[in-house]
Amino acid sequence: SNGGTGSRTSSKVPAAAKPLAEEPAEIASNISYHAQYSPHFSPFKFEPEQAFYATAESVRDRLIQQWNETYQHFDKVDPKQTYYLSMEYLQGRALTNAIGNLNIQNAYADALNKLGHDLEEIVEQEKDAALGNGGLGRLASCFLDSMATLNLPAWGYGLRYRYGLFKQRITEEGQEEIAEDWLEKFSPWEIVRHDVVFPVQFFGHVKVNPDGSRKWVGGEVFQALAYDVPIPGYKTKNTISLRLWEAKATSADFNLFQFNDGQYESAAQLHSRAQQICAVLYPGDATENGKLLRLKQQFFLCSASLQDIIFRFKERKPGEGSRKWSDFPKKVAVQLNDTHPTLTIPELMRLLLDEEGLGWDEAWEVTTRTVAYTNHTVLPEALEKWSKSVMWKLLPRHMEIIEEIDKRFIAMVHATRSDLESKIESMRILDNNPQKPVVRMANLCVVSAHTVNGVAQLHSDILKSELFADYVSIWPTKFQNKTNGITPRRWLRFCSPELSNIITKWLKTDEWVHNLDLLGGLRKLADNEDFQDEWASAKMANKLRLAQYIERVAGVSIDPNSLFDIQVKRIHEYKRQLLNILGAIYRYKKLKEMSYEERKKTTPRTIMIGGKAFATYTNAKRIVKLVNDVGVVVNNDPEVNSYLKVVFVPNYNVSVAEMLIPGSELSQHISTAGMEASGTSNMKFALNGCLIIGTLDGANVEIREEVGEDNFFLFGATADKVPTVRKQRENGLFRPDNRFVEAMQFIRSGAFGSYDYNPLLESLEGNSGYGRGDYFLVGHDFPSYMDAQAKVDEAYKDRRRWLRMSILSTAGSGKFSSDRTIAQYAKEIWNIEECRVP
Ligand code: HBZ
Repeated sequence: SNGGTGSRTSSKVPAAAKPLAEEPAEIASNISYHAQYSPHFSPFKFEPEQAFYATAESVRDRLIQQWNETYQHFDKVDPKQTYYLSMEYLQGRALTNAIGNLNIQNAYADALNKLGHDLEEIVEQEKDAALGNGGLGRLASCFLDSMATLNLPAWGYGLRYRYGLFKQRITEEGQEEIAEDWLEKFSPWEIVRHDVVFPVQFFGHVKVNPDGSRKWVGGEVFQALAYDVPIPGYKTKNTISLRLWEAKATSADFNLFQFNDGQYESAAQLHSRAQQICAVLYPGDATENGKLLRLKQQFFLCSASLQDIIFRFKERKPGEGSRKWSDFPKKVAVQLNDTHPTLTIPELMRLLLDEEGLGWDEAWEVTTRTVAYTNHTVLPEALEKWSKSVMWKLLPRHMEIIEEIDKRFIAMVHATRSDLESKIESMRILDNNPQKPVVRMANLCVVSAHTVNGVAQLHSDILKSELFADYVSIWPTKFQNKTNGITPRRWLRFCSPELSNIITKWLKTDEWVHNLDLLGGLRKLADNEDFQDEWASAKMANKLRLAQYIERVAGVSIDPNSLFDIQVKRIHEYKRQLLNILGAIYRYKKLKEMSYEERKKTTPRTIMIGGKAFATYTNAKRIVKLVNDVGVVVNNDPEVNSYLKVVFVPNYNVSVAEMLIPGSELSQHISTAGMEASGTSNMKFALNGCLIIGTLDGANVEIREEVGEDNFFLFGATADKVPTVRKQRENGLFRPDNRFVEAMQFIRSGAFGSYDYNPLLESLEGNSGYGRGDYFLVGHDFPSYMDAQAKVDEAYKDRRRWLRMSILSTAGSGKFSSDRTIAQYAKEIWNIEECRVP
């Protein structure tokens, strides 16, 4: 077995260990054992940090045991398995989730008490594993939780980045990025697998053999070493693996002669080149070097994972004949998380053609029946295109294969679809534009995958009617929708125990954690005043905890009785944090103009905005700076600061989200319609009884349907109107609302300091042009946004009404469990079934 911790080649599987302790006293002694014998710390110290590592190692023992049983069981049953390939996983912390899913949180809390520690304090010691950027990476992590919980035979594959997503520090200048060293000490959750190693090749050339077969030779070879992170399901033994690859050079790559000659750097050159591969998540790709490194990372993931998958496929029990390649798609489903792992396609073709000796048609059949692709964006600038020259240099054999796929695709369209003749240039995989010849990764995926899906209904419709419209007539059944979801364990059960307990008490079952549709049972309680009061006190407890946090990290004291209004997500112009802050600026200006009596009648608000800007995204960084500058002025203005606070929440990450979301009352999901593929934080907020102000974009559309339109503050142009609105503006037909003009002028007046905000403000002005012309329609949507905000203020004044709306939000969130999403992938794309460990 190469699944569990046992040796890949062992002939004898050791008997299963005895079940681990359930009693707090035994657990405490197990934790002490780890504290004493851990080689990492002095045995005489047992401060919170050591206590965390010892606790995590004690939990890991259980995970390893379950994980071995899981993969032994999979080996025995030999079901079809899913392999989820993703360049990103935003796992966050693991301790609370692990003991929660194992259902041993009380025993561990008691055990730590016996040892003089407090579980709540101990979990805070853990660093977030932030091997992802945002929604796409967090989705992958929610999916792993659901795959384990649904007992699906599945694996996650990714890269073990040395430095994950940068840490954000806010200074006078705005955002500063600092390397986030999640492995500084070590991660207690990963298990290095010295028995799972594959070679991965780069560069070199193609050798043609006398028989015409081709082989990729030469170049540079590194080793991919596996690290396994166990992923426990909720209340099941099934524990699956997130397998992360690290790049290594071997001792043969170390030039002892040079080293002894004093040439230390060149002696270890290959080792340092190997280290570069997994050094950082998303290396900046503005330079040619950066592009090459990112492509290397992608290929490294694809090649190592495929070799591992094929190894497992070929492994046979004694007496069994060899596997037929035509059976591969009956045993293996590969899901590509966006186009980042697209090289899976030519790499699988290469392995089948050149290493396994299959013919083209047979190899193509196997590949296309195995691979499926999920699209997460329609933004043209985010659709990956790789320069052909870089590809030829790094992956010469893969380029040959891609050219052949392209050629055959064109021939097929020629032969069968004369009506699409004029579309071939835009549909084909290669763009041979002499200025900049590229490979279009999304086109390669659409042509090769058996299924292509979007991540919310509106997004999937847009894929079919716009981005991939021409392909739909060739393959009408290839395109599906799989509306995203979130794991209800992390995003309600564990991050808000207060609200969870009330839900369980009133529904008289905690089955909702497994079957989130049961939350619908809260609808009939929405007007029950006793229930409402308990709901309100749980929300208040979460708000108080959040207020303390804000005081600590931002130095701002906020009023727990004010409306907590939150927008947290990556900073991007299409997500329109600018719309939010312009609204806040207008609110501030009006408050200043009011009399004391008038002011007293307003609804006090605390506006919190958080998120990271990509290091080279200048306008996004300006937005961060503006929010901070507005905060300084507003929060220190004694005249109004009991009615309005504006806080920039620094270093937004998974753990911060677990603090913010339970304490939220209103959250903003205000992207320009048609641009946010789905959004997933909108689901987390709604699940936590937070009302949404939002546009009809991404999954907002479905959330509004589920929670009811009365419980959603809607505004803005709809996706179908956006092109017309842009056209009108280009034709000079746009007249901005006075409120918008006033807010813009207020910034220009210097009210928030002397920083030059003109470039940012100019992006919202003019009728067209690069970085001008308000492409994201902030000005157009501003008046309807402000009107929706006025409705929010009104609704909040009626406490019972607001509580009812809040309850109905949670009640309507059942659909957005990632269990539902994953069950649909399993049935409608992967064709796999549950394989539960007895
Ligand atoms: O994927 C997000 C979408 O913006 C969001 O709407 C959706 O809910 C979520 C999950 O489906 N996309 C991303 O997070 N994308 C990236 O992080 C990304 C990373 C590397 C890239 C491009 C995009 O090269």
